[in-house]
Amino acid sequence: MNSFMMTLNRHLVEQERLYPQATGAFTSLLSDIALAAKVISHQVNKAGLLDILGLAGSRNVFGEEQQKLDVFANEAMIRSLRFGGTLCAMVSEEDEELIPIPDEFPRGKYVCCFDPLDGSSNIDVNVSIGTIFSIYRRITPEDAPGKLEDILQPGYSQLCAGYVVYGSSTMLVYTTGAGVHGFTLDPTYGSFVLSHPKIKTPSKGKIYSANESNYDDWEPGVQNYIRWAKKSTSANGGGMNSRYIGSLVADFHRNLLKGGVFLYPGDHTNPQGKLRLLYEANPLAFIVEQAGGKATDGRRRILDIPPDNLHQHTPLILGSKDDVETAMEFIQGKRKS
Ligand code: P6P
Repeated sequence: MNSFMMTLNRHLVEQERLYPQATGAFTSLLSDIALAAKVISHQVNKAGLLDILGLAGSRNVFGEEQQKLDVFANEAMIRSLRFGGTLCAMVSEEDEELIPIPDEFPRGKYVCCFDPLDGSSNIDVNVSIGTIFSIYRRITPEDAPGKLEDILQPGYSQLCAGYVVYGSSTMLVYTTGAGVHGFTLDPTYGSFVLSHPKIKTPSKGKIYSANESNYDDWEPGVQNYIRWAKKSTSANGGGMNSRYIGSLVADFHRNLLKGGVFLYPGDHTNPQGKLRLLYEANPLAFIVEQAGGKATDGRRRILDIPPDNLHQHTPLILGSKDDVETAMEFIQGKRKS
């Protein structure tokens, strides 16, 4: 593949040629997601200049105040994906129920789950935020609207997963199960250009990422792991550095490229943790596994967890394979120091 000016669209078309039976619907769907990402990126980069900051007054399904950019990003995703004739249903972190495709629009054979703007509490302090998406093939008959069964599929059934990080530059990172590829938005042409082909995460890193203010509420195995990780190697510890932005996509992206482990475990108050399975844990787990890493809830592989509701939470420990396996040994009580 000649990598000169390898745009996302060209990359998708060249990937599509590998599948003779491909209809182009999948390429069209990912192009629609890329369009929404450009629209959101433009708005996020102007956030400080518009009165778009501050709360929109409405609340999302978790009772959290919705920032105006949250609402904007959600609308951008829904509007960009609704007309393309590629989906039969959608799920968004911002909508309690499944989002159907209106009868007047053509329906397709895919479903898409997304978090339109994760890390929104960081919007008005100019910290990187992101969009996360996950695509499945529907499993119910194609002549009817999409159903819950089409959405509540285990993560290992994903056809595609990706995220967009709105940071010092806007990057779209995705996998279809044939490696992980990163594209940087060139605002000159408005194109995503291949900048990080075939991303592989280091098998071991020097970074752990966790919100240690929750330490006292964590189970002993997690406490033991964090205590070990920060202890110097001369004291038989992990000698790791703490890096935590508090924006999942930003923390994940840094660790994917540099190596390390991100932990958002459950605690006594929220045993299933804060992060959601369908549109946060599953897509990032697919990506990190494709990059050679690992993703678990501390005991099970994330991609094997059977979903039973749209906004189900899960503890999430993911990143470099060796680091995640070490964390699992502590969490499962196989190791105490
Ligand atoms: P805490 C942002 O609100 C988010 O959903 C993720 O982006 C981030 O990883 C996590 O919550 C941060 O949560 O409890 O550390 O503030």
